[in-house]
Amino acid sequence: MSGFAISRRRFLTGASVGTASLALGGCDAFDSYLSSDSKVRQTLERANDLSYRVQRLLQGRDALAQEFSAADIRQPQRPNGITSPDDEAYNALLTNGFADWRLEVSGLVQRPLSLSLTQLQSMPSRTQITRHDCVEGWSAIAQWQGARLSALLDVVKPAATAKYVVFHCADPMEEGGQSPYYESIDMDDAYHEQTLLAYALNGQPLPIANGAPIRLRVERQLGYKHAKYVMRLELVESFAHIAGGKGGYWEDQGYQWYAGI
Ligand SMILES: Nc1nc2c(c(=O)[nH]1)N[C@H]1C(S)=C(S)[C@@H](COP(=O)(O)O)O[C@H]1N2
Ligand SMILES: [Mo]
Repeated sequence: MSGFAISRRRFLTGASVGTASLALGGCDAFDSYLSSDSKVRQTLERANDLSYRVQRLLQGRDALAQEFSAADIRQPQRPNGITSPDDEAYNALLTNGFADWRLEVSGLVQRPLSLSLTQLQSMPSRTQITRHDCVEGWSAIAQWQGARLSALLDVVKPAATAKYVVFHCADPMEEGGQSPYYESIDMDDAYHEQTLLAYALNGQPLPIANGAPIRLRVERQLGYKHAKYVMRLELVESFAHIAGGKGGYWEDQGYQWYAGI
């Protein structure tokens, strides 16, 4: 049994990280070979689809990412990507300690919702010690606490047509407030036990550098899927109409949509 687990893990690593390392030089550097008509990109997209299906098939919908003990936390969670959103509305909310911040939940739901941070913090929560893996080649083990996304979904009641949850963030990735960061996950990951809207890191309120007031934890995927500065959730049937249409800011630059570890 454990022998099978090990070889399965090796196989998964080969299937997913192999294509990932080809596509992903790092969070900052990109080349034009990732334009949508390039052969390389088309090949990567086919590999992406394959690794998603293979992982779902072999790993199962509910499989848990590895969890660690407090003794395994050896360094602070390294802030990466945007660490201080250049956005007026965000900075106004920050000045007020996020007292006026609201998480909007809209799209294909029966009961659209607007939640304060206090309300979110009173929802069913989970605390977990997990490892964050960034494609730039670093990892960090940290304790995350947050509301279970599944509990929130039980309140808003997704329509039968909803296939993805889109996370809209506060931080613009281009000058002049353009291209806010965004991400998306499917309903299997959305209802997964370890998928959290996290508001605490290593027992402290989530620092600004790590995504205050809340950031997504989606533990079976790579770092760029873990959207920080989340302002709005949108349930959709397709993300083709959002930004570049690939389901996330880095996906629009050529990263894989399913970033299984
Ligand atoms: N809104 C937003 N979310 C983001 C990013 C970002 O730049 N903006 N960077 C991503 C990347 S590449 C990584 S590795 C992690 C970094 O999270 P950390 O700063 O807590 O280490 O956040 C992800 N989520
Ligand atoms: Mo990353």
